[in-house]
Amino acid sequence: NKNIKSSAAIISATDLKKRIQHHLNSTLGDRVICEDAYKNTPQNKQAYWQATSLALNEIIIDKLQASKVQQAKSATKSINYLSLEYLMGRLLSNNLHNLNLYKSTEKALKSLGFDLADLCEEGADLALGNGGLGRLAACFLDSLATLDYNAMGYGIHYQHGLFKQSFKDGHQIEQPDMWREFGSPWEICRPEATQLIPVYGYVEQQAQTDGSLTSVWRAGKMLKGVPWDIPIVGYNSSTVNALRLWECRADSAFDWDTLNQGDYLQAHHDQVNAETVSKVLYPNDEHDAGNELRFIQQYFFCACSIKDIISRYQLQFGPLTQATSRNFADKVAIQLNDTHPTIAILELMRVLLDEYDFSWQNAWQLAGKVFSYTNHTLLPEALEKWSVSLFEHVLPRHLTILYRINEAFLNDEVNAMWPNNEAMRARLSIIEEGEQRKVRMAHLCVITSHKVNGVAQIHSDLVKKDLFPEFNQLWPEKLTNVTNGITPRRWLKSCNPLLSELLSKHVDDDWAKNLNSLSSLSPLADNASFQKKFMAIKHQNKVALTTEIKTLTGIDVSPEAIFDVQIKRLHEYKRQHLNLLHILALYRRLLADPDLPMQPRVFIFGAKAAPGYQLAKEIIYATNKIAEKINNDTRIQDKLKVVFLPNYRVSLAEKIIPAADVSEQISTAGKEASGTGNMKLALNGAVTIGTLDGANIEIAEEVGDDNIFIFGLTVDEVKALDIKGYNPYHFYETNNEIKACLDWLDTDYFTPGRAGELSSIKQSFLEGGDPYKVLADFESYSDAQQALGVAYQDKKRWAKMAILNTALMGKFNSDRSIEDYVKNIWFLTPSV
Ligand code: 26W
Repeated sequence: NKNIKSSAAIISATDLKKRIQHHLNSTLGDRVICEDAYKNTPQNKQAYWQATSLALNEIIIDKLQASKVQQAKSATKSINYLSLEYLMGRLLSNNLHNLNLYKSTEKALKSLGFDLADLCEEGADLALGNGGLGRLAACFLDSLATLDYNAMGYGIHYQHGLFKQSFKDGHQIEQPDMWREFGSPWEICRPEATQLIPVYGYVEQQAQTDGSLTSVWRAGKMLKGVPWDIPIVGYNSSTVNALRLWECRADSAFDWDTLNQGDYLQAHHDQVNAETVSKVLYPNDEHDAGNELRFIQQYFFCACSIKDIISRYQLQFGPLTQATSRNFADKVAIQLNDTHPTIAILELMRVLLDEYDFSWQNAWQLAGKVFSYTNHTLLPEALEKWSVSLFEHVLPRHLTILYRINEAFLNDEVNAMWPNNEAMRARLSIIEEGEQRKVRMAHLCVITSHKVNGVAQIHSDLVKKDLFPEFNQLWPEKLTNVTNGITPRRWLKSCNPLLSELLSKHVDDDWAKNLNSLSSLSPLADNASFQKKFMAIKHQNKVALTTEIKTLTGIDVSPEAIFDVQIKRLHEYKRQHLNLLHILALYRRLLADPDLPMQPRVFIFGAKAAPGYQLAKEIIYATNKIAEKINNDTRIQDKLKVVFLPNYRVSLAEKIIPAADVSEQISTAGKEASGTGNMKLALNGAVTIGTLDGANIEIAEEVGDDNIFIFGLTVDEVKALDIKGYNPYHFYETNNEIKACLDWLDTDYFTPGRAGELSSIKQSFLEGGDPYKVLADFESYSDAQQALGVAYQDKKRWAKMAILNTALMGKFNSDRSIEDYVKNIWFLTPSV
């Protein structure tokens, strides 16, 4: 096993150079103009990036094969992670770091006249996700391979990932993401593992020889799932796993068949075109899209994945039968990343019943052992419900299975705990009754799974107390917590090379694997010379970001200012508009007193709004307009700058995070399940200003109250306020600053000649009822910002805080999250 591990390490710069040149000359068909003068043209850089990636992927594929052999030999249980989203970002730099080939590749490329860091910028982001949930899946894959677990990620091979964002006169414009217009060097197509997926049609009752009836599904259409594998390289480990993404194509043979049956029109009525199924990632987060194509996406990828899981199992362990079903559960775990892949439960049941002749009891028992589910949100609008009629239309057989699961659950479990209690039956049923009957996907997940977890302690507590109290009563052991984490490989080692080098000089252990070892830096937090080095690196990273800001927006900012960062999807509950309101207040104070003593500040935003989320888009517009005014107002002497960086994505986060002084984590308490950006920023030495929400609470526990700025209502206070009745007008009428800032939005001060363009934000606070309690938290936020500004001016104090934030993030290593899942939910052993 040691051999596999070191095989990558022995590849020299000379060897790498040969491999890169080979791909340039043969694979890429001699695409490069070889004269020195032409070396750094965009075309050449693309070609060299591609050749380098291809050369590396060749090495990776060797390891992938070796891992497969090792995993088969050790016969270890596998985890199959089902997720509609994977926000992988770029792969070159990370793969090089994880293989310990960064330095030698740098050398190889230097001898060819190229800078590796520069070439890494050539890669497109794999943006197959919206935000936190998709990025979490990517971090988990990194950790699983690093810890030598046998894991497969399953998802959709979207032709277009999350839209590209640009601004036109301050408005968000969406353009299609073309991440693989000319292919991707990391992908391996696996036509041999293609799956056929039936959809639509009707269920027929067929009499058996013994007189019983069986349900037979006559499908109306066949989809074809073609898998593309992306290798996932562990850090300093021997394991390379795969992320298997399904592309949907038409099964032309089948369509020809239905055509000949003469009911062509009927069969095609209302049916989606196969290629559209994997065409585009739905850009909504925390909002249920509710349409047929999204539903078919979910089903398509679940069905492909379940079939693939079973066929991989059978290849290794022999036929799956009722007699061997216990072995299946010993060898296979399936994790549902939110409810998006819920249909996998019904599909496994269907396959076991209809294709493997399982009894109901056996199939149901097996499903319970295999599945577990992660909840990522409490927001009611994000809890998925699909209409029964859609189910009936698209998946008639699955619906009958769902009904039977529900019946057994209500009659056995619910009735035992709450006998003859109709109200309780209605509350817990998988079916929500009403004008439109709906399937509550989360209920199916909770009822089936052996474990259900939230993603931070407070969130998991609320899942038990508020979201699923009855389920928690029924099965007190089922609901549990696994606090999220982030991979220190991407979010420190690769994105912040200067800090990484400093840390490695002062920490004995390999901190990129054992992040807890950074706590040995704590005594240095007071050390003047270490403080100087640490802050010099922060400054250098800020200088680099300054250049990036200039390139992307044309705005000049000074690295001497506080870099205050809020980067995340745009959502009211995340309260970018609280940040904005405070910016308006600062601006107003500066106009009233231009000599106001204050450390200059740059407020940096990065956020995409879901294209259909009107208010979110208006917050972006308002921020851009307010930024324009403030950045060009000479009266305030550059004390305040506002920057909205376009097209926020993983690769941009990697540039912003190392340069951040302040991390804005200001969601309404109880709304942000965990947050993971909070962990990334703190790990890179940013100090958090935040509410007692999600993982902020655990971050505060780790770094201590002196090294974080906590403000605002607590979860209990928010609840109490809701019970008492929240009146935002109270704050508008009693706080002059709030009133002045909100009224400002009604004028044409920020949008000359077009008064009222920013009024919708004010309206959401007043007539709209301020659902996320922005006005209630404003004063406390403003005070915390004030205290933070004072703290920054004490250089030693700030340096100490920043260092301790980096030193004390060990808990948030995604390796720790994975070990939690392994011990409490998946029960895996490493295959090496
Ligand atoms: C149905 C549409 C839809 C799509 C995506 C609903 C909900 C989602 C996700 C749950 C949104 C998401 O990314 N949630 C975030 O998950 C992170 C990882 O656990 C958490 O850190 C964030 O707090 C949570 O908002």
